[in-house]
Parts: sequence; C-alpha cells; structure tokens
Amino acid sequence: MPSNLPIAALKTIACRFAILGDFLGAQPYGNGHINETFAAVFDQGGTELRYILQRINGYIFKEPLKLMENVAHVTNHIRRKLEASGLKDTTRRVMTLVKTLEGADYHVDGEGCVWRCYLFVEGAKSYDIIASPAQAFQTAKAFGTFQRHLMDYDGPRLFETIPRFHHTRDRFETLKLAVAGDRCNRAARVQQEIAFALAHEALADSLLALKEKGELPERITHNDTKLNNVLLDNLTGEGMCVLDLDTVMPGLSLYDFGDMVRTATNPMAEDEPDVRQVSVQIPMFEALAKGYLEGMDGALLPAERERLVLAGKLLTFECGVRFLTDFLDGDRYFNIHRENQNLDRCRTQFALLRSLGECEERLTTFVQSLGEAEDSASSNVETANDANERQ
Ligand code: ADP
Ligand code: GN1
Ligand code: MG
Repeated sequence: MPSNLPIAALKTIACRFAILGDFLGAQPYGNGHINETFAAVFDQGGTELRYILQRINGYIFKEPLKLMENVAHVTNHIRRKLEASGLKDTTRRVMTLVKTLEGADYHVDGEGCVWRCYLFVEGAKSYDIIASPAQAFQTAKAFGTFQRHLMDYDGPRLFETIPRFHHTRDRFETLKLAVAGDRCNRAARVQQEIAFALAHEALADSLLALKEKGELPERITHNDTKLNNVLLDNLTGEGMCVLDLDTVMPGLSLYDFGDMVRTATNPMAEDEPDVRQVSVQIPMFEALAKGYLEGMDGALLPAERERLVLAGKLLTFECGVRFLTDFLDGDRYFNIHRENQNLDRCRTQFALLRSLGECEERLTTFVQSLGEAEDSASSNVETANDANERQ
C-alpha cells in the first residue's frame, strides 16, 4: 500500500514524539510488506538526524497496543543484556522506541491508527537479496543471538499478535477455502500452483506434529526472520540490529531458521518473474546454519538442529501458500506494487521448495557434520568440567 499521506499530516504525527529540533521532512522508506514506514528528518542543533516513523497495519494486527507492549518488553530485555555485557553501542544493536510527548510508546492518530517511532540505526543496511555467504552468516548469527538473548526473558508472557501465525495446517486450509471461494475469478489461471500446493500437503503438519509430541521446545522467537529484517553494518558487515519485532512471540526456533533459508538461499528477488533463475545456493545455506549455531551458542537442541533442512522446506512452502492465498483473495494482505506480484512471489517460493527437495541430501549431510562438530566440542567442555570438579 503506497502511502498517500500528505507531508503536513506526517509532520503532525512526527511532532507527537519527543524529538528535539525542527521537522525537515519525511519519505516512505524500506521494502516491508506490512506496515507503512517513513524516514523522518529533524534538524537538531545543526545536525540532520533521521527517525523511523511507522504506522502499524491495523488490518493485520488487531491489537496494536498489546503488540507495542511486546515490543517494549523485548527491546528493554535485550538492551539490559547488552548493557550488562559491557557493549557500548546499544542503540545500534537493539531497536529503541522514542516516547511520545506524553511518555507513551505509541501515538494514536485521529483515525485510530497506531504510530510508533524508533531511533534510526545509521551506518547499516538491510538487503533484499543476499550477496555473499558472509552476509548469510551474519544474518543468521544476529537472529540466533536475538533468540538466545530472549531465553531468559522473565517479563509477562508475550501476546500472540497474530494467532496461529505459523500454523501451517491452518494456512493450507485457508488456501483451500480461497480456491473454493475464488472471489476474484483467478483460480483458473493458477491451476499448476494449486496442484503443487496440494501435492505438498504432508509438509503442512511436519513441525506441528513434532511440537505436539513435545520433541521441539517452545521458545520466544522472532517469526519473521527474512533477510531484510536485519541491519548489517556498512563497514564491518556485522549483523547489527534485528528489526520488525511485530511477531516476536512464543514459537519454534525452526520457524526462524526456516524463514532465513527461504529468503537468504534464493539468489533472486522474492518476486522474480523468471523462476528458472531460482534455486538454492548451497554455500548460503551452509553459512546460515553455521551462523545460527554460533548465535545460539550451544542452546539449540539436537532435535532442533536435525530439522534445519525440513524447516527451510516448511517455511518456504508456508509462505508460497500464503502468497497464493492472497493472490486468490485479491491481494488484501501483502503490500503489492504491481499486478501479479503475489503470484510471482508464490512461484519463486515453490521453485525454491522444489530446489530444496533436490539438494536435501547434501544439505542434510552438511548439517550432520556441523552437529557432530558441535557435539564433540560440548563433550570436550564437559570432560574439562568433569576434570575440574575432580580436582
Ligand atoms: P514491515 O513490517 O512492513 O516489514 P519493517 O519494520 O521491517 O516493516 O521496516 C521496513 C524497513 O525499514 C526495514 O526492512 C528496514 O530497511 C527499515 N528500517 C526499519 N526500522 C529501522 C531502523 N530503526 N533503522 C533503520 N532502518 C530501519
Ligand atoms: C511479511 O513485514 P515483512 O515484509 O518483514 C510477513 C511475513 C512474510 C513476508 C514475506 C506480519 O514480512 O510473515 O514471510 O512478508 N509479515 C507478516 O516476504 O505477515
Ligand atoms: Mg519487515
């Protein structure tokens, strides 16, 4: 949804936040599919400073105020941990909410829309297409670290901002309803994609079944770990700051790893019309797995580690199903900028899923080798601990 907000309206909103100085302007910013994001510029003592101003998508997030409580809890928890570890540049390493003049974390405008403002993290960038295994490693390490930082979160239980967000069975059933309803008469054009989705139905229950059996622990997860939801430092390439905290809530670690596979192993844009160019880049997958394990620093259980490849397939499938559903429904959920964009997005997901299937064995062997290395490292540590205790 491209913004049609006049600059005067943006100025009024921006000035509700406790930002010193003069408002200079605001521009739509970034490539998110959900919220409306602007970079607002202020003159502060002769220096131009940017802020991120966001209007939360109220169609998708039904309880934006509870969502904002989640964001405050999560960012405060991570900030405290970063400070305790002695890190200095915490405002570049975790999102920082700017309060309103009344001291709240959000502003509700005259139409009931909820706005928030963040410090702009300068000197870092988000990428829509992966450029190198080093970027994949840093991305996964940042999301792994983010998740590890939340392992000892002890605040109130986080609110489920979108219920059953990664319930792939629900997503699949919703697709079937969209096909049956065919409210825009588009189903005839996408018979191949519908057939592909139906043929992969078994995937829909794969992680849910493991979760129900108690094999996979519930953690606080990000749930939207696409490549452009992390900022990489412009000079060092380091994964600096995890963004887009709207769906941080209880979930499975594998949702987070899977969505990184979906977005960072594809060499093309998510909406690339020529799907022949879409296939898994194995070095990117390998770098993701290494970076994620490093970020999690030993906290990932073998039962989770063994499903990293399955997670990539599942999340790619789920997102393809969601894009196809939205295309059939008339593009009401994901922001689009051109016709057939959701259909192209669906096709890239299905092409990537096919490719993941083709190289599954190779990826699995790699994950096993990483697991063996991690297990032997941790048993060496245990041996050293045992030895210390004996002394
Ligand atoms: P959406 O929910 O629509 O995906 P995001 O919160 O991901 O919106 O923001 C969209 C884009 O804006 C991000 O991909 C990133 O490029 C940029 N962005 C968001 N927050 C910041 C920030 N604090 N500093 C710098 N860039 C940001
Ligand atoms: C949306 O907000 P953004 O663009 O980072 C979506 C994700 C999808 C992704 C597909 C809240 O992410 O779930 O995987 O698009 N976010 C929400 O690109 O639905
Ligand atoms: Mg985003």
